[in-house]
Amino acid sequence: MKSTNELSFATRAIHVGYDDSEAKGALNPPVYMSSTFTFQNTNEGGARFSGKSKGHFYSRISNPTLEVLEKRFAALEETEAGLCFASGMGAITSVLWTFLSAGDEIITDDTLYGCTFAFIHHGLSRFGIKVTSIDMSDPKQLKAAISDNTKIVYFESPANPNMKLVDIAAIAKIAKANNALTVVDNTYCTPYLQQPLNLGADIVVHSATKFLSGHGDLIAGLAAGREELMTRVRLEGLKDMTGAVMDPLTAHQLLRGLKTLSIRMDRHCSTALELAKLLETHPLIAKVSYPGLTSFAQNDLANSQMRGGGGVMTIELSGGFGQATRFMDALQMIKRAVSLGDADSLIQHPASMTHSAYTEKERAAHGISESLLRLSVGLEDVRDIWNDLHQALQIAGQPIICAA
Ligand code: 3LM
Repeated sequence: MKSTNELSFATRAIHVGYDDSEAKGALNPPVYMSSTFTFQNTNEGGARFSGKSKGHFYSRISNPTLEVLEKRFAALEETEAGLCFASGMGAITSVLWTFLSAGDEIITDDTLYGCTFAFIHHGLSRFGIKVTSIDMSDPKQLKAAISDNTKIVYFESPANPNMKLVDIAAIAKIAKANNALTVVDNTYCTPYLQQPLNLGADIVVHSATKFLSGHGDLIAGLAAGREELMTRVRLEGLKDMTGAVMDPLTAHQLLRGLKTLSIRMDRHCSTALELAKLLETHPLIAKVSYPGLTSFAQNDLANSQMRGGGGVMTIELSGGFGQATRFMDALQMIKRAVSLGDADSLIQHPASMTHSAYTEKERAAHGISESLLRLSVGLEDVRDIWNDLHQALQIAGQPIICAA
């Protein structure tokens, strides 16, 4: 077989990191359900603990099934090393605890997934870490804010929930010039649509609960970056500070999910684009935010750093929150649920659900409208999704008759 970097993305997602001759020819890697690993003698144990010899010794630090996933995921992000976590929040907290100390500063974009926002703004700030939030879609704001104390520059692109994009290369360049690490949450895109490390970022973090696994049946996180950085996260943030280790069965399910990632992402993108175009011409829709639309304010940036628009969009109805609720409640096939990136289409109301960790004031200050709905486009037939959206819009558009 060709070496990893000569293989295409879809092939890497199926083959990298596993040699079946080491597992009696099993097509899929064995699931090593073992918390601990034995040593031949005392010396060997000591050498593993000190890092002098390679090998597994305890599954909070490493495990052979997770190792396959880590190698495969690093190959997809085109970097040296990957790392598994129990959840996306496990990945984010482990990375940030590793590189931040009291007195340091983290600069974040002003729009973040609700629990990430809560962890950084309400959590890290309790431990003497300065938190500064700016509109990172304007790199000049980072230039003005960054200082010698800034250790991490953190953002999502597209941002959850308002779909704002950040110019990854421009931001990473400014951070690098100031010796700060750029950490990008790449959950919405997956490495199939966007590779932040190739644009200059240092670490990517993911909620693997979403597109990477793709079926809404597990909670998991992944990170990737240079070996030296990932080793620090493994031995500090993961081993000692969060303990947020992935279960080997989850790694097995994720390896299965990754095998179909490229074809699933192509389908998410084509269906979402078709629906976004139909929705934006509907009289009841005030705004659709989807990076693949030419009407999207940052469509040029989307075309330059993303390979497709992704599977998530936001919708605002002309009749405001009341009408949005009637629309959401009238849906028959599309499920009302948080999370995204599943085979099933999902819809939710960020202000009262995923972003309820923000106070109302914070939502207003951070660009999260109260009437926004987020649609995660699934893998159903596009006609069936449209029919459901269309019938629900018809119901939402009917005049409300008040009983006297
Ligand atoms: C959600 N998001 O519905 P886990 N980063 C991003 C995310 O969207 C998420 C995480 C990290 C949602 C979850 S809300 C209760 C449900 C961009 C999760 C965190 O720890 O694997 O859930 O990832 O937007």
